[in-house]
Amino acid sequence: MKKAFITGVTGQDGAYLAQLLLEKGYEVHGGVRRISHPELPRLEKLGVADKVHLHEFDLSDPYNIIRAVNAVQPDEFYNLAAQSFVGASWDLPIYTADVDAMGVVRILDALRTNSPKTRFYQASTSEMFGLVQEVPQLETTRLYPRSPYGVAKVYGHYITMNYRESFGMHASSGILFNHESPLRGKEFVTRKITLGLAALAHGGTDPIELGNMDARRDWGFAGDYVEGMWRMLQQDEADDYVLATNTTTTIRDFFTYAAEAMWMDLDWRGEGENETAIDRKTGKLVMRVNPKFYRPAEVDLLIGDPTKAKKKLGWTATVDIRQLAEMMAKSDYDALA
Ligand code: NDP
Ligand code: GDR
Repeated sequence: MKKAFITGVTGQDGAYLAQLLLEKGYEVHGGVRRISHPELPRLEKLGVADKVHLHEFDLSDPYNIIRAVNAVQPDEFYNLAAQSFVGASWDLPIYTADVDAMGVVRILDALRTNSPKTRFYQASTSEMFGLVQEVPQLETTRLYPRSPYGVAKVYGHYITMNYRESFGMHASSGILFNHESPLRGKEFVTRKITLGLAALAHGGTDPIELGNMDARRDWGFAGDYVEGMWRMLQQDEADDYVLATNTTTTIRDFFTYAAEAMWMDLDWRGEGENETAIDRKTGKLVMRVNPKFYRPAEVDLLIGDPTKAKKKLGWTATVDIRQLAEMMAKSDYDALA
């Protein structure tokens, strides 16, 4: 039986990956940081909470990483843990760098000295592309991160490549474009929208306040993307791969698709800071822009080219943006019914 260790197992991707690896017959270990109210809502929702072996684990502490590596000696190690909210990274730049950049080399070095045959996956991100240099973006696109989060992830990306080249480790990075699901964190824009719309559809009156409505993202379904992570570690050679859908959508269009899934008919008015959306059926104000959600620097356009992953891993995204918006809207609507 193969053993896998997943950091960030309590997060969105960690939960889907744990479920996938358990289905494939792995013994699954997960790193959990100490919190005052230990709860595992995502793992519980997928019905796998009692099947994952949990280990105390914090990316900021090298010694607990070494202990976890020594205790498990995993065949595969997936580093999904991170301070993953781009918006918060301007408020927590040092912490974000410590966890998202230094945390990666802490793991790589613990593996190199204690379990060198372990295959390693690093959660790299389309945020590394940042300012648009090339459309669509692929593995060779120049990196130009636009947030402390993006900058920290660039370090994680290159140190993974460096340990592969320096020590011959089987270390791969998945450059994943945005991927969402009903388990998405509530502060990310897609989930903020579907949660807010669900409350409005059930009689609520609070409009959803958002920032930049013109940003474009390449959004896929998280369940597809964890399959891609696993496929990367099954290759004979470690490498880096973009996972994306190759379509891009504005925040406004995602909002419209999710609203339509809740039987709303939107009337968009104004622009910039004055933009609003009203549901023609009820006359309710459902969205207004609040500049407090603008970011100090924005990533305007992300669209990924997953040709390499398709060719080498046989991987493609299976859920399109309308299906994704509908899936998330339905889940949040039903949860309030
Ligand atoms: P989540 O925010 O849902 O999960 C993050 C996980 O990291 C949680 O389990 C969290 O634990 C854990 N964590 C945070 N800080 C620490 C720390 N100091 N030590 C140990 N664990 C910590 O993220 P996602 O599942 O969405 O993303 C997974 C990874 O993929 C992240 O690295 C993210 O940056 C990256 N990524 C995500 C994309 C996406 O669209 N979802 C796209 C590209 C990359 P806790 O539950 O205690 O908070
Ligand atoms: P992102 O996701 O920054 O792409 O990072 P997020 O959903 O936070 O933002 C997407 C875009 O929406 C705009 N936006 C808002 N965002 C939030 N969160 N809240 C708002 O009110 C709002 N209004 C507009 C943002 O400005 C942005 O342009 C996600 C994370 O999962 C990262 O960890 C991961 O690396 C990248 O995706 C790929």
